[in-house]
Amino acid sequence: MPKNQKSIFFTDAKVKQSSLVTQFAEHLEFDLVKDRATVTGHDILKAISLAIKDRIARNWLKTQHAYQESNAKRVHYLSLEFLMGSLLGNSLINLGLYDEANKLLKSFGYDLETIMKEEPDMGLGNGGLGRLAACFMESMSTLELPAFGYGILYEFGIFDQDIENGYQVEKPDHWLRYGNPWEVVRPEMTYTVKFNGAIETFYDASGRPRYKWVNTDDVLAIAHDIPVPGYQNDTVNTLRLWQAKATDEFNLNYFNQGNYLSAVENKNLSETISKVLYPNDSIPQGKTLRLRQQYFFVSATLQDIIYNFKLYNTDFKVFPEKNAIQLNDTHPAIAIPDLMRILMDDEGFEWNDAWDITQKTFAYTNHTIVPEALEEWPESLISTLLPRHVQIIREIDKRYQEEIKEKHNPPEELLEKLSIFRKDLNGNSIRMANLAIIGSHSVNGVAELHTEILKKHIFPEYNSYMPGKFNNKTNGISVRRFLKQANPMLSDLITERIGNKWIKDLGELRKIEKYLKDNDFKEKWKNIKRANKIRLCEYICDDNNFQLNPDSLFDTQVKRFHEYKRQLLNVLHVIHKYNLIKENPEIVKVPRTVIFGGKAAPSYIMAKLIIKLIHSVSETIDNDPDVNGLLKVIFIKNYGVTLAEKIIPASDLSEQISTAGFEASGTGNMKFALNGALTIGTLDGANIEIKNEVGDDNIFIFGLTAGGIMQKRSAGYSPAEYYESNPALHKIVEMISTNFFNKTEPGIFEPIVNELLYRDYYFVMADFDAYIKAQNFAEETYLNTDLWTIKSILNTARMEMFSSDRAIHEYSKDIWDIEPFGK
Ligand code: F58
Repeated sequence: MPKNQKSIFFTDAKVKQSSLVTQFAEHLEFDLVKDRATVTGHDILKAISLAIKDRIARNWLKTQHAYQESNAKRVHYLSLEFLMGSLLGNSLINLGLYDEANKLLKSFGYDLETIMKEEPDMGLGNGGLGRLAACFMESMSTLELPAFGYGILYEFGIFDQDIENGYQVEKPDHWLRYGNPWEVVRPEMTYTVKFNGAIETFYDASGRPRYKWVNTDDVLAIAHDIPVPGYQNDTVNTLRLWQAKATDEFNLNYFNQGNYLSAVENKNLSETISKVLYPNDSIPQGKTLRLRQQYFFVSATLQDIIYNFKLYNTDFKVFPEKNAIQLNDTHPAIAIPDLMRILMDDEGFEWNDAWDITQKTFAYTNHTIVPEALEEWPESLISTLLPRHVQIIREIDKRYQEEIKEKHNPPEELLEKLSIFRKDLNGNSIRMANLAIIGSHSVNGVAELHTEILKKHIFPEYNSYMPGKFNNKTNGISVRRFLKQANPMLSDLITERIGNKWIKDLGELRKIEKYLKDNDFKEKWKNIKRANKIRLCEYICDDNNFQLNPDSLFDTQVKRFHEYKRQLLNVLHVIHKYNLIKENPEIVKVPRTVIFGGKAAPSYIMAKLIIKLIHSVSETIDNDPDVNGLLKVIFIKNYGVTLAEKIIPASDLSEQISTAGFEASGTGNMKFALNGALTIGTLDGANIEIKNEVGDDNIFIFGLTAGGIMQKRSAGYSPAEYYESNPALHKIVEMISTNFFNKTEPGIFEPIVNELLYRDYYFVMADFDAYIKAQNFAEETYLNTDLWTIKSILNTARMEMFSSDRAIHEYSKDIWDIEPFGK
């Protein structure tokens, strides 16, 4: 720009930014074209969101500009899921604008909390894995790391869950119905993604065979950027989500034949790629559209990374010094052969150099140990869709097999196990985890136990052949969202006593331990929990027709429905409690509200049946006057991030009762403990680390260990023995099987009864007795209000290790080798 010319850019000149109120009013009038007569709550939400985005914009530009100019190393977090939740609340907190926005809306006669209810959750994920990605994005900005998130802009996120006659019913989540004020669409950042076609071989000047991918079906990927502001710093990172669009050529053939409708149909086919998030079915394999989604976002992302790299670099050898790529599970693992393809076919590298760059760039996080959940694709499918990638995967496999044969000479079965290809009568499958392990320099689990299981039981040979590659990074959660934002009353109390450093440095929370004898502090702590229960009720009771007793113990299990998470065990305890009340109400000293929430994958019949059972039990209890307020069961439908922010601060007891060895880590467990709930849980996932941090006296641990489960299984487990020998358990199973809870739909719970008696894969029967004892002990402890409050404070105080800041710090130091920007 010529020197004396006036700049139109805020970032260049001292152009004054308008006040929040002006920006808000301008968006209402000029973007939304609304006045007093026509404005709706949703317009207010949109206008305030746009005004806040305006505030973010300058730092966003500056951050991105600084990354470019400095040519600093970046990390790219590739994830098919980002469960971001609502964006307004977190932006207001991180920008320190909550009070200003609150006042502003009040002056116009609106209530910020009520307006925030209008914001649909950005539900582009299923559960823990997607929410982890969102917490990590927030921490990466707060820690000022040059980080980029990449994923898909699904038109429909995780389905909305409705309940009809106690059954889950799925409805589409049209979260973009009113548009998304947070996104910036960048049509100029559009890449072409290729599918199908064929491979042509030719020889270059040096006589080397080279490959060209031709006659492809192409789809466009358009960038939609979401700002991710750090907590009260000037860093704003980008979450770039790709939307699929048909290319202009999509219709040429059909148009030439005068077939307009087929042309448009074809266009629709391309655009279905970013239509819908896959709900996490028990068997996600084999779905062509899912593989298309994976390659679509991987290809666009790698093109984008390389475009940015080339702006400031010429030598590809330094690519890993400038770029780290973290694969969030195996879902983006096709990036490994794709980078090889780009390096060899487009950039002319020889195999060894390309492989060296690739391995140094990628790192893989595993989130599951259930072998059947490890992703596999039929080779035939990949061959059709991505013919060049299959060639490359074959070569990766061949070379790896040669290498281990030479170094270790293992038996043939082992070679087969370590191969990327699994031979099958119906054709080969490609094991994405094997590809990800071989192609990455780091493989991490997400809790200590999980990493140990990966190393010892799932991938022991890889672990011994690749010393140092496997490592642990225990998960963490965003303190800003899950304490500061979700629990404002508790946050204020903490800040009032120890200052606000804990928001960025969770270790500071230990300082509240000095108030364990301070009655005023403890009284306030207790009252806040009660107030949060009332707040929860205000949020959900009207919509659901519930009534809740804030003086009862809130006992909560909210998470996806899966048999291994054992909501069924919780239900058995509820029925047990009900039976006790019927026998002798005097025995039950503490009124309890048992809260369930969570979605079941649409095709997961058993999980859906357990949801139905919860409703049936709940109804029976509600209709029995003998219960007299001592027990209440509620199912909060459509559980998601925003509901979590209301439910967790209101809970006393956190149910983390998975079969030991099955929950990789869990992150809900951390959110509850941070908000002062006590955990009742098994020695599984991060529960073990929570126990180590909070101390054995401040958690209720029960049940078989992971080793105990393995032993029992191999010794031949017989669940019926427990049924025969435990009269209380016998009675409960009998009640379910004789339609006590479902008089109008006899027989519906038979599959549950059969599972419990004849298979019980998840050891519900074996852990029942220990669970009941732990529950009784929890109840006794709760009766001593002071003791419970002390334990609650200690849980919050000792959560340092579960901050996603800590987790991200470890990733950046041990895996990515990147520094906070400017440090
Ligand atoms: C979860 N995985 C783990 N997968 O179950 C949980 O223990 C862990 O805390 C969390 O990851 C974060 O590490 C998970 O959420 C999925 O939702 C997959 C989505 C795609 C299909 C297969 C399941």
